[in-house]
Parts: sequence; C-alpha cells; structure tokens
Amino acid sequence: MLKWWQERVVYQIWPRSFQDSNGDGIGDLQGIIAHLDELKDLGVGIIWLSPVYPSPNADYGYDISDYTGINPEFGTMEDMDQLIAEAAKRDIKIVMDLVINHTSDQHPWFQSSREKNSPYRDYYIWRPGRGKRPPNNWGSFFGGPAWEYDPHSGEYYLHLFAKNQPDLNYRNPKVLAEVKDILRFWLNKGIAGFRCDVINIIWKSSLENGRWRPALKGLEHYLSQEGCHRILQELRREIFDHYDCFTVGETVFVTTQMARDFLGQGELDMVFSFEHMGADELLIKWFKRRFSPKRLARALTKWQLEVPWNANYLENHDQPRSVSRFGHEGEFWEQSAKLLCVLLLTLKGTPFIYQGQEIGMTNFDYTSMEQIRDIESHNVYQLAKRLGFPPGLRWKLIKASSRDNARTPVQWNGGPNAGFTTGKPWIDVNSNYTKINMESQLNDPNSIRSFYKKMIALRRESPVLKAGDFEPVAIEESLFAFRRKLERESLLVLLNFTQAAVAAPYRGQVVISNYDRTSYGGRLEPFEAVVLREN
Ligand code: TEU
Ligand code: CA
Repeated sequence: MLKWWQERVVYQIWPRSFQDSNGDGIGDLQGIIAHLDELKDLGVGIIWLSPVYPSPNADYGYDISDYTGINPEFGTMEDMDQLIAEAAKRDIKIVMDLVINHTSDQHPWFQSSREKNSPYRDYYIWRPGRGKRPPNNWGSFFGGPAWEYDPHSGEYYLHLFAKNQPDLNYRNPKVLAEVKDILRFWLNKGIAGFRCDVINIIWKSSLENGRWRPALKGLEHYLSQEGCHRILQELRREIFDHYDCFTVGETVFVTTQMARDFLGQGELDMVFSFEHMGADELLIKWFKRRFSPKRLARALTKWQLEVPWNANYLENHDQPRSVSRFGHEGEFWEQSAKLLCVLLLTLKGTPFIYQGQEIGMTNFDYTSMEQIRDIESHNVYQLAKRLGFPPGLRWKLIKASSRDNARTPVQWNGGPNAGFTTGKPWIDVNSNYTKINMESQLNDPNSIRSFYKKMIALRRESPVLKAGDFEPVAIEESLFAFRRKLERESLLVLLNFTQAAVAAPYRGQVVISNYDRTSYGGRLEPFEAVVLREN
C-alpha cells in the first residue's frame, strides 16, 4: 500500500520569483493563491514552499529570523492561512521548508547569544580562536572559513553557510525543544510535512580540524552523524508520528548507505541525493565538465536499486535549469524538456517539479555580476578573484553554476516582465519570455506544459509507474532504458539523450512518446522518449 506522499506529485515554489500580486517586484503568497487552479489542473498534489518566514534575505529565506512568522514581503499569517485553506479545497497539501541547522544572525536568539552570560549563549557554537586563527580549519559551503569572529564577545561562532547563518548547537537540549514547538505550530495549522534543509549536518561530533579535501574541510566531523540519527528518531517519535505528515531530507554528500540508514528506522520518509547532479560536474559544482548521459543514468540507477523510495528531482532553487544542463536549449528545446519530463515521472519515487520546469524555462541570459543576487555566487566570484582566476573564467563559472539560473521570475506571459510583476522585478527576467511562457503553453496540446500534465496523469492512473520495481536495461551515452514491473505488468522506458537518432531494438505498445508516435519501430529520434507496454 502506497502512502499519499508516494502517490502524489510535488511542485516546489520559490516564492520570491513565483508571482508578484502587489507590484513591489517580489513574489508573494497572494501570487501563489492566484495560480492554485493552474497547479491543480497540472495535477499537482503537494506544494513545497521554500521558506516564507521573516528573513533578512542574506540567503533569501534560508536565514530565518522568526520561525513562526511570515515574511512581510510575502504577506501576512492570514494570507498563509488562506493559502493552506485554498489549497486544501483543491486537495493540494502544503509542505514547508524547515531550516534548523542555522538561524539568521538577526534572530533574537543569536543577537542575545552575543552576550557571554546570556541564556542563549549556548544556542550557538562559540569558541575562542587559536591565537589569531579561527578555532579550527573548517570551510564553509559558500567559500571561505566556517568561523566568524565577533569582537563584541571576543569569540568566534560557527557558520557552515554564510556568516549571517550561525549554526545552532544541538548539544543544548533547549534548541531541540524550540524546534519541536516550531514543528507543532505549523503542523497544527494543517501543514502536511517538511522539507528539512541540510538536515544530515546538524550534529557536530567534534570540533577537531578536518583532514584535507578539495572543498569543505571538516565534513567528516558533522556528516550524517549518530547524534543526527538520535535527533531525527526523537522528532519522529514525539512529533511526526502524531500527525499525518511526511518529511523529505535535503541530505548533502549522502551515500546510498546513509540514505538507507535515515529511511530504515523511519527517521525521514525520503531524501534528496546529489549524485546525479554530478553528471556535468568535476568534484565541485563550480567546475563543469561535458554532460554525460551515461553518468546521469548510472547515478540514477544506483539510487533506484539501492534505496527503496527516492525523492526524484532534476531541478530546484539551488541548481541550474535541467533543459540547459541535461537537454538542449536550442533546436531540441521542446523535445529534450519533454524527455526530461518522461525521465522524472517514470522513475520510482516521489517526483518533485520545480517552478518553471513544466514550461521548459532555461538558465538565465545575464551578462554581468550586477544582475546576480545570490550571496553564494558573489562569495565564490570574490574567492576566485583572490585565487587569481581571470575575469572571463570567473564569469564562466558563475554563469554555468549560479543558483540564480533557477531564480529568475516565472514567465507567465509575453507581456511586460513576463507577467511576473507590474513593478520592477527584484531580479531580471530572462529575455526569452516572449518565446517561453505559460500563457502560450496552457492551451497548446503539444506544449511542454501539456506534456507534463499528460505524464502526471499517466503516473496517477498507473500502479506500475507508482509502485513497480525498477530494472535497468541499457545504460549508454546515447540510450538510457529501464523497466518498471508490477506483478505481470511491464513498462519499458527508452530515452535518447543525444542529437542523433539511435537504434533501440525493443518491442511493445506505445503508451506515450514525446514525438507523438503511435507505433515503435526500434529507432529513437533525437532526444526522443518512449514508454512501451511489453505485455
Ligand atoms: O542547500 C544546501 C547545499 O548544500 C547546496 O545545495 C547549496 O545550495 C550550495 O549550492 C552549496 O554549494 C540548502 C538550501 O537548499 C540552500 O538554498 C541554502 O542556501 C542552504 O541550504 C543553506 O540553508
Ligand atoms: Ca509582492
């Protein structure tokens, strides 16, 4: 028996760039409410909202200054209640982002904790330096050291992300007690679960120096530690078990073994892994190599076989657009976007679609750092400068990997600012909105958006696509083929990731194809995807 969160498709909203309703250039809750009918029509069953809490926006919402409030830029608590109610009317559940590895440095807890004798001192990780050097050699995810000196209290605090995001101290039981209150607050409002931000690094086993690594020295002291498992077990027992909800962990550097450990005892219901994102990366995301479909297929296959239930995704607010990365932005834009749709919706697991993915939005077309808003991009640009990278190369790295690739406003129509706002958008709209926009795709039966709708419906009506076993058939540069099997039913998925036609000598009845074919003759067109019924 599948759970509701295994049957449904999730749609991720990054609110700041979804839809502005009041002309201030910033997406908001009323903007989301205005599009609920469209999301329902698409077939969405769950919305994951990236953070909507008050935030100074050093990391656009992932630096929270009040866990039970709503960012006034996005609206009020009444708007939030309305969103939950309006979504419920359409049988759409809302999942919130839970960011508890760190808070904002503007959170009252942290502000108070800067006083050495504050009752909040121990909410964070404060240590004296080693002479003029930080307490240890750990590096931050956003580049540079993971410690910041606070002249006010004469000590350093740990921040694994930006210096405006101090890490919480889970050795202090009061911190976990606060988290439990936050969880109850939202669950009692009718929230259906949480996407748990970098949840596998919240427990620091020691503060010893890290051994050498190409990036992120210190990782071995905080990645997927026993203490993290204890915390998640406690939250499961005391909170989650008492509600009809699910959790998906964003688990960085996670291996399939670690994933099984988190799932095995029900600590988390599923996790996001990153291995398949490496299909065009060299060690770290800033160094790109040519995209290899085979590497992508191999990573996905490994996770399909070794983990019982996956959170499947090709895009989110941290990753470049999938059609630009794994598909073809030019001639085969439409075909390759649909191919990626078939891949996402036929894998075993819960599919996560990111806003704009369903219309084939592409990476940004910016030409300068001034158009970039993301703190990570700016930090890394500065770091590369200090390391002596020439300007052309620096820009190339940012352009290919910046998170702002996915954060340009959703392109609703061909009018001013793509219909995102009547004001000045907080970040530039991609100029391809006259060609790529929702309005032009909504009523076109052959659009990418219509294809997503069809694939989501197909999955909903197909027990074998939801629950069937995954069996790899071919993992090659030009062909990824796999079977889904349930009892006597068998579907064969064929995906050509190249610009050339390829032979794929298999047989079956066509269930769906991005080339609209009705019969299959053993050959796939460029970027063609076909699902065949084998019995
Ligand atoms: O991301 C964690 C993470 O490790 C990366 O995906 C991160 O975005 C970065 O690219 C590392 O190079 C989560 C959130 O999804 C992200 O938006 C936040 O900035 C981060 O945590 C901190 O809360
Ligand atoms: Ca607004």
